[in-house]
Amino acid sequence: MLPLVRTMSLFPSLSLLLLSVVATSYSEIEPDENLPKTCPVITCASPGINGLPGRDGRDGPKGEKGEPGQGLRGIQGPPGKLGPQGNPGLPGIPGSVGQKGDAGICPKCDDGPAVSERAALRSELDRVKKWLAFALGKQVGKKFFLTNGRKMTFDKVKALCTHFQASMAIPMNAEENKAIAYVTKGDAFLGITDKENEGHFVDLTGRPVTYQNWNANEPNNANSEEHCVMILPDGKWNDISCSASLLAVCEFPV
Ligand SMILES: [Ca+2]
Ligand SMILES: [Ca+2]
Repeated sequence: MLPLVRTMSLFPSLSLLLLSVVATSYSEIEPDENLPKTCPVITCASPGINGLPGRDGRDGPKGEKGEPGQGLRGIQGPPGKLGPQGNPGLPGIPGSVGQKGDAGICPKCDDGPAVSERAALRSELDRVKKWLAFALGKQVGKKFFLTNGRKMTFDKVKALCTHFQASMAIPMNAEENKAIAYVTKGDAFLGITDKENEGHFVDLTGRPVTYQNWNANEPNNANSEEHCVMILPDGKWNDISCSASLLAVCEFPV
């Protein structure tokens, strides 16, 4: 107390000031007569220990969808498997008409490349016929007579001519008969017989021959076995055995 008194003595005005502050503070903390005179245990006792955390509450309602994230986009994954084939689509719109194509090759057409080709073949064929006629044969009208210079029976001559798409020579007039004699220059079979009816000479199709050029005293059907006809070098005819061996001469259509 001495320092305080001394201080108060030294600073009387300051002391008074402190006293007034203490008095005022004391008057302010006096209890209110009207307040209930209760004293909670918690406020009066020492603080207790905190209890254990309570149980988790129930999940709250679902929140609204958030905004797209701003992170980097991932790498694109591998392509998925092919799906099932779809139904066929509707027919498309017809296209425009194309340009006209080139002319085709038609053997039966009257125009186009076949014409010139056929003309060339025909020209070549004509030249070949002329060579043959010059060397071996003779053409009369639409017939071309040829011989191979070999001798054989009637039946073999017939088969030979058929093999070459020809027929045995049958003179229908004096000109053709002369041409045959010119080609053969020897005894040769003609395509005429009387096998079916003795004395009635017909061609290989059975038609009676309208042109005949018999030698004197012929046909005589010697030994009753002469049923074929031969042409002599002078063009005259003689009936002879079909098994004789004579020159083969055929006629080809031109
Ligand atoms: Ca006869
Ligand atoms: Ca005879």
